[in-house]
Amino acid sequence: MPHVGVVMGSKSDAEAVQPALDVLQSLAIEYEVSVISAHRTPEKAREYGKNAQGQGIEVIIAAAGGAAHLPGVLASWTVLPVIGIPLANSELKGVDALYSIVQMPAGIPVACVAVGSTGAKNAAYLAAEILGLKYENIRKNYEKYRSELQGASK
Ligand code: RP5
Repeated sequence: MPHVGVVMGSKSDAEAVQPALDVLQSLAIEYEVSVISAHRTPEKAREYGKNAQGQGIEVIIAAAGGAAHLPGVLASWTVLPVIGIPLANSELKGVDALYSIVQMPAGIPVACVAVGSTGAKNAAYLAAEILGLKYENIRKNYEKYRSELQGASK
């Protein structure tokens, strides 16, 4: 059963989101992927947010570009942690998405990571940290990754 629900606002986001999927896979974290637009398919967004917890999802990663309301909309329908990835596929190069996701009004939190592929990777690592509180195998995989970083030089 997938622990992480990865949602992107458009099929055109797939390439930018791929690093998140690669990291989840490298840590043996089960995930599912959905394409849901908060403005083109708002009913689908509502259903996803309302049903995610019942489906066994424990963390949602939501990626979107432009006005990027998807993470906030999903967060409004669930009490699961939502991690938003701002994508840089608009004329404003992701500054629009970054501001939209990071500036959630008080009361409904969305964790905002960096724009683009860096954020996609960190969204998956943050999901690992959250899930690692409950699942020993995920915590161990994540700790192994962190200890390997200490030996790495750039
Ligand atoms: C957002 O609008 C999506 O997340 C995507 O980043 C952006 C553009 O989507 P398309 O018009 O390419 O489908 O909702």
